[in-house]
Amino acid sequence: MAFFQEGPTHPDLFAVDAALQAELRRRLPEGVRAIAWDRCAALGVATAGPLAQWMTQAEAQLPVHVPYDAWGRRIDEIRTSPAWESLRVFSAERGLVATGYEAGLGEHRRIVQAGLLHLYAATSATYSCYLAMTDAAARVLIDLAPASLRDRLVPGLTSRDPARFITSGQWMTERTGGSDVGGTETIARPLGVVGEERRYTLHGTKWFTSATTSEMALTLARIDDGENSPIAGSRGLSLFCVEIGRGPAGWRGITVNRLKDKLGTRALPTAELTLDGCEATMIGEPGRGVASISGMLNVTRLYNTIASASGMHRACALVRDYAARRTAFGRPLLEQPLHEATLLDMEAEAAAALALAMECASLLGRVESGSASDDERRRLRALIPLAKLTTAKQAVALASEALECMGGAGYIEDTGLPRLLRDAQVLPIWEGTTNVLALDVLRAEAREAGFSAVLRDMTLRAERLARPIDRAAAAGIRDAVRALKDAASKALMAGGAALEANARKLALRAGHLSEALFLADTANVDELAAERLTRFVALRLG
Ligand code: MFK
Repeated sequence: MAFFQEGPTHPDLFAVDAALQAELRRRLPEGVRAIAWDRCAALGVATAGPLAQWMTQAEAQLPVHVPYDAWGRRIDEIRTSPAWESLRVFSAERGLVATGYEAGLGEHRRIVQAGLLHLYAATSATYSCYLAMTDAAARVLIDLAPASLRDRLVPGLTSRDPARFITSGQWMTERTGGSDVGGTETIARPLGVVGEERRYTLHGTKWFTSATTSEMALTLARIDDGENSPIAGSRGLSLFCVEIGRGPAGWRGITVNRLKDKLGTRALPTAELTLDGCEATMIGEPGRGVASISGMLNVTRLYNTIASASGMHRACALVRDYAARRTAFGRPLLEQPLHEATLLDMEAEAAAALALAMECASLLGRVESGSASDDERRRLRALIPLAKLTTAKQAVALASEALECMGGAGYIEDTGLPRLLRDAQVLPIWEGTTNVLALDVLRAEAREAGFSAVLRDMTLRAERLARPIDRAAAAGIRDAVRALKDAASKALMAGGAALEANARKLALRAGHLSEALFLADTANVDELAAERLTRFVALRLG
């Protein structure tokens, strides 16, 4: 009989997620843990069923831009697949955004939410980007918007009812660039004041807009009141909320120039827009746009971190599943020591990334529920960019390794496997590249001693390491913490260009060490986590 290789199947991602199960066990009190467990178990079942199908269907039927109707009217429709709509409905019903605002979960709300997102993100064809923007918009509106605007939009953004659930886009990047937003050219002209709301019209081009079919968006623009010349640079930028009105005449004051042709995340509509008179409401104070949007960046960067860990977990699960099915040189791959060791290293890396993501989620939940100390607040400020930059790099490297573990099949499009790598490649790029975020860590240090707070916490954790943590691993971590503190204090002392040139190396080192230390806390209650820690230390800190 001719030979045909069986491909990997979509596993129940919670059932095979020993790392997430250990994180939930160690981080949540009993009552909340039971809630999280039930919700994650149900979501895990969906990852092996409908979510996997919708992901595949959404990738097979990509969004299209329809600029005109049959009679020549401008309509600017962005048509997405029925599967995309199913992903939206599912995410509302499962409360993927709402859980982050569920008061009953207290300071644990972001941990429960992170657990759900860890399962959902990698099987969502990147619908998780919509959720990131939506959650971040809710955060910014709650913190900074006039009450009437907040009350109009936040209930929809955090709704579990698909009929009421709305999503938000983010329009920050212009032709002048995505990192240096101070070059923003969009102008805001005053329109008037309605109640507490300061209304403007916006005029400019947004080069890369995410989640473009959303009902609202947050964006930056420079006020031009016709009397004073607009202030240049980022200090002249203000933050605006656009409530997107669609009607028979298309989008009011918004033209869709085209959809972006991206390497990955292809089911996710991303568009280039021209704004010419679309109405917007100012959020926060004039000229405080970048500072105002930073609350949004914290949330989206946490989502990015979770998406990285999620992609790593799913890639490992597929590799393990395949390794049991694929026989070569007379034995299943899983029984071959070198292949198994490669996979165990990958799983250790994924567990370490998740441990860091969970620490950030835990801290954000504490900050948002008012239970965080000042020190925890400072630590979170630096940990978010550290986590985003470190895990995104790991996600790309691991996706590449996963494809290699599948041999030639990993390079063939219709296996669905190359998408693991194409989708991962965006993670270090959007929401702040590795270098931009490494510099953000320096900003966190200069503004509020955030990096020092991280280093202090690391030192305390390293001193506490004891059995069941492997003795050599503990010694390796302690040495690495000492070396990092030395390198950091020399670099901070040198300052200027030397400090900047070192920022990336320091940040990646601090990111890996943080992962090891948070995984060590999990290892105290979980044997497998202890084994993974030993491997991770040998891999990254040896
Ligand atoms: C799966 C889910 C993933 C979601 C994906 C979504 C896809 C989205 C596609 C995109 O990628 S959209 C583009 C995303 N763009 C960015 O993330 C911007 C990256 N660039 C930066 O982060 C730069 O560091 C920054 C624009 C912030 C630098 O601008 P400036 O004008 O040089 O900022 P400056 O002067 O240092 O800071 C201005 C204020 O903001 C300061 O406060 P003060 O005015 O009170 O001094 C800063 O302290 C504050 N700030 C800046 N970054 C902050 C922050 N505060 C808290 N946290 C931060 N991270």
